[in-house]
Formats: sequence, C-alpha cells, structure tokens
Amino acid sequence: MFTTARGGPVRRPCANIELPVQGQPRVYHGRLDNTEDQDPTGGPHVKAARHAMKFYCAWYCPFAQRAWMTLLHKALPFDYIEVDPYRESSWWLRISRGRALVPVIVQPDTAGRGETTVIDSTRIVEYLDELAPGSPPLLPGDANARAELRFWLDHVNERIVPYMYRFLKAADAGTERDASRDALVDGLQAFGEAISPSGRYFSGTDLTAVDIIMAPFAYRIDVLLDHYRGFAPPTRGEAWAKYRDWYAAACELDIFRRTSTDLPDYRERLIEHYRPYSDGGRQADLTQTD
Ligand SMILES: N[C@@H](CCC(=O)N[C@@H](CS)C(=O)NCC(=O)O)C(=O)O
Repeated sequence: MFTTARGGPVRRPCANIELPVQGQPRVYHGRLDNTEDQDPTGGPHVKAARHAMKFYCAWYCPFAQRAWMTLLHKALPFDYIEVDPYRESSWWLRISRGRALVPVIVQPDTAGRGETTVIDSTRIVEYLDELAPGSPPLLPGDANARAELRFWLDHVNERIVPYMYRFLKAADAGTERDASRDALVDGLQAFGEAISPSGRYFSGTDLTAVDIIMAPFAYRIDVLLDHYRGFAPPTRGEAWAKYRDWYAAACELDIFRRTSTDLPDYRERLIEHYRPYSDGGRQADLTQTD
C-alpha cells in the first residue's frame, strides 16, 4: 500500500518500473517519476518517508551500487529512491547539486536544522564509513594504510573505469578500441598484482573500500565486455590468478548480490541497458581520464 507524505492512498509507482529489491526491511523500493517537476519527499509517486537518510540511485549504475553496498555493509537505515538521472528536472538538479548524477545521499544534520548532500560514489563510501565508525570500517585508521588504500581507490577510478567505458563504447574495431583494451588490461593487471596473496579480499581478510569501489566494475567487465567485445581478462600468471579469486569472492558477497545479481533478470537487463553504450552512445564523460 502506497501513501502520500500526508497519509492518503495513491496509485502504485509506474507499473513499468522495476522495484530494485523486494522484501528487505528498512529500505523503500519505489520509483520517482522525475519527468515531472515534483518534490521527491512529497510527490505522488513516493511513499511516506520512513528514514532520515535518502539514497538516490539508479538500479543499473555501478557508481550507485558502490554507495548501496556501503549502506548495507554499514547497516545504515535509508530510503532507496530510484531516479532517472538523465532527466534533468529542476528538483533533481537541486537534489544532485546541479550535477544530475547518481548516487546522491541526503542526510539531515543531527540538530535537524538542515541537511548534508553528498555526491560522487567514492566520496559517499568515505562519508558513510565516517558516519558509522562503529560498523566494520572500510578505510583503515592508520594514516599510512589509509593513504595506500586511497591510492588504489584512485587507481580503480583513473586506470580502470574510464578504459572500461572507452572499450565498451568503441563501436568500431581498430586502433582506438585496441588501445582502450590494452590500457584496461594494464590497469587490471596492476590491480591484480596488488591484491593480497592471503585472504579473500584486496587487502587480505577484511573487506575494504577498494573491494566495494571495484566490484561493480569487475562485474561489468566480466559480463558486458564479454557480451559486446568478446573480451576476457588474461589467465596466465599470478596477478591474474589473484584477480580471478578476488572477483569470485566479490561476486559472493551478500552486499554485492543483494544490490545486483539477486535482482530478477539482472544480468540480462544490464546487457540490454548498455546496448546503446556498445554502439558508441550515451554518457561520454565516463571515458575521461583526467
Ligand atoms: N563520478 C560519479 C559518476 C556517477 C555517474 O556518472 N552516474 C551516471 C549513471 S551510471 C549518471 O548519473 N549519469 C547521468 C548523466 O550523465 O546525466 C560518481 O562516482 O558518483
């Protein structure tokens, strides 16, 4: 039963919209119709707010999945709000601080007088880690270990993610496509070399922000680049063996599955969603390296 913020019944969110996860307490699975210029906290497509923290997400977005995994890992209560980030209505531009990108977290200040809006997935992972320091930490307390971990967060964002998109979006076979594939392989190999030789995760036995930052992209490299480019990471050598084992462990994570592969037809829907990218279309800025 859906109700307005004032408590009156309203029609269900648009019937053609997937509800990203079902049956999980503490998370609202609704959908905003942001074709209209309405306020998500009181609009007719939104259930009455249950939690203070608002998480604006798009089910297919790997950046948003990072934030979603972190919210679940930290066991923070939040309202999940599915948006179409490409529809730049005035309320969406306001909520996303003019960027129109998911993910976005909006958290009321403790005094209840204002709110903090955090954008950018890496910043959100760090923010949520600081917000709930008692939950299993994702960044180490030691400054040196933290600096090292941040190097690898940047590595994923700068040396892997843009080349994944370049390779996917390189519609024509040729030099550009080959160059992006080679750069991606270099980025992945360096990541593989840096994986701890013991333990299941990047830094060893404890899950860190690097695992969360990389996992959604590792999945897309596996699924989308195989489907659209016939690509598979190399297999020979220790770095690639470590990468394979790390990837298998990442896919088994409960917080990974609940935000992706446990969702109905996720793999198939994702492949379809990225078809325009594979033809060279959609978001161009994701391929930028500086
Ligand atoms: N650097 C951002 C990138 C986020 C991003 O590009 N999200 C995409 C969806 S996967 C988006 O919202 N695109 C909407 C647009 O380009 O207007 C982050 O890490 O959060």
